[in-house]
Amino acid sequence: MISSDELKKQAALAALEKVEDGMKLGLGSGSTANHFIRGLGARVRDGLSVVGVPSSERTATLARAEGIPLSTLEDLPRLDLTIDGADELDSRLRLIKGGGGALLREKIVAAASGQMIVIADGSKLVETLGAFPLPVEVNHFGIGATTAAIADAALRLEMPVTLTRRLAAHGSAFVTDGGNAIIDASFGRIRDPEALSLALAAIPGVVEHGLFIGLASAAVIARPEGISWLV
Ligand code: ABF
Repeated sequence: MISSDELKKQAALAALEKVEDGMKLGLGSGSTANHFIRGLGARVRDGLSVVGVPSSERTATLARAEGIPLSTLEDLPRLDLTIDGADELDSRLRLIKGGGGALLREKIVAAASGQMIVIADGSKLVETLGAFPLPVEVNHFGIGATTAAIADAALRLEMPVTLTRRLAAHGSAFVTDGGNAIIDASFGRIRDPEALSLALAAIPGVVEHGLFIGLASAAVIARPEGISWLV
């Protein structure tokens, strides 16, 4: 039986075929993106010339170890292609991301890219987003008020929600690369991701949320039966 990690690797390597010499790449975060970065590193060592902008400190560390030349969005404000994983995606290429806590930088990098390819094993493709709790990155200041405002927004949209402040593995509050906190918002089903996205983005203490809408141009999905592309 093929493991989900092997499927993630297959998706990553399929997306790697879309990388061309000279490209400026956004490098995603997470275990699927890590497979892509390792594959990219091998191609760089074979002579491929690319430059990557990492979406997290962890990705930067791995990419450096792989010998991939890195830059920043200060020096390269426009990228050709971002390759990144997702926690969930639907058939319209709407995504939930941020389970790893890197959603803010991931979204900035994806938005700076002409194209974004999502890489995922088949379990990530869902009919309706929302079984995976939506990560909402919030400023520490006024976090109680921001949490209450998220609950109010859900109420207005007639969505039941459970809000949980994310903890790190050792039990203290999780802190993002940007120094913020994460509130995981469990909706169960998100029937109108666009409306929820707008409502969350309008809350002052919300730095970013994990709904990625209109950013992905394609997704490569790996299942035991084979690879398929969603465009
Ligand atoms: C990143 O990694 C995140 O946006 C998402 O939360 C996660 C996906 O995890 P994995 O690739 O490890 O399954 O893409």
